[in-house]
Amino acid sequence: MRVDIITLFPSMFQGPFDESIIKRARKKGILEINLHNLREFAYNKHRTVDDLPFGGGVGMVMKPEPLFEAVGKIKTQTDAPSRVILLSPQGIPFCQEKAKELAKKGALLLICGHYEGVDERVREHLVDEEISLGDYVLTGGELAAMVIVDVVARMLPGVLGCEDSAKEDSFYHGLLDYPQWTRPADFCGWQVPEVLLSGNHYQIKLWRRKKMLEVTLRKRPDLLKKIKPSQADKQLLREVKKRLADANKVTKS
Ligand code: 9D3
Repeated sequence: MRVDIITLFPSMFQGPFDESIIKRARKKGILEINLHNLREFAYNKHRTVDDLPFGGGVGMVMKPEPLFEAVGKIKTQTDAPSRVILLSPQGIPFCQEKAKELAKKGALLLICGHYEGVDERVREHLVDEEISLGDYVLTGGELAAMVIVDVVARMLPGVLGCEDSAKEDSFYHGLLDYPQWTRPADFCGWQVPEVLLSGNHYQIKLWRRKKMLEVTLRKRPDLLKKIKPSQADKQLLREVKKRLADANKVTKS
């Protein structure tokens, strides 16, 4: 996959894209990231990329010309038509499902906004879709772009060590992960659950599934409402709910 990123601050990306899994994906040639400094596409004397908003008001607005120039230039560099994405607070909130959709594209072109916003004509005539990270205010779209590249990259075939690791993710099941332990089995007197040391793989699988349901029920009941539990899951959920209700009775009395 080819990812082009238009930003006023290309050096912000150096850390996250030069470590760990993303670094390896780039080395393997599975992921190609090209950073473009928006200022290089501002052809006026002072290389201005922003200006005052028409109608007045606080803050600056990103000018359209440098953005159209940058996207135009990048589109000539690649045969694969890039999906042009604007990162902005007005976008659709990013999620695993959206990442899955983006991971199927050959090329992405991410535009990082900065200042108070971008000229509306960019949205209307240059951008295919607008994505937000969530309902909080960032200083710009750069961190959002990094998050999107990170999430999408680990879905690309060959990026994770084991092909299936991405499919095993909690959000693929729609449930949160089960708790995990490693050695030592006894740490400061705190014991690892007996079943995990038993070697009984059927019991371990069942226990983990039950824990996933329990953790999700306790911490993110909204996620449980979205999944379609199997008959086995329904039985496990009944057990979990009964135990939680019983525990509640004990604390109350
Ligand atoms: C919502 C705040 N706006 C009120 C006038 C001004 C504003 C502040 C900061 C507009 C844009 C920004 C910069 N943020 C992004 O570019 C951004 C973002 C975000 O702030 N939250 C969640 N996702 C994203 S993606 C890009």
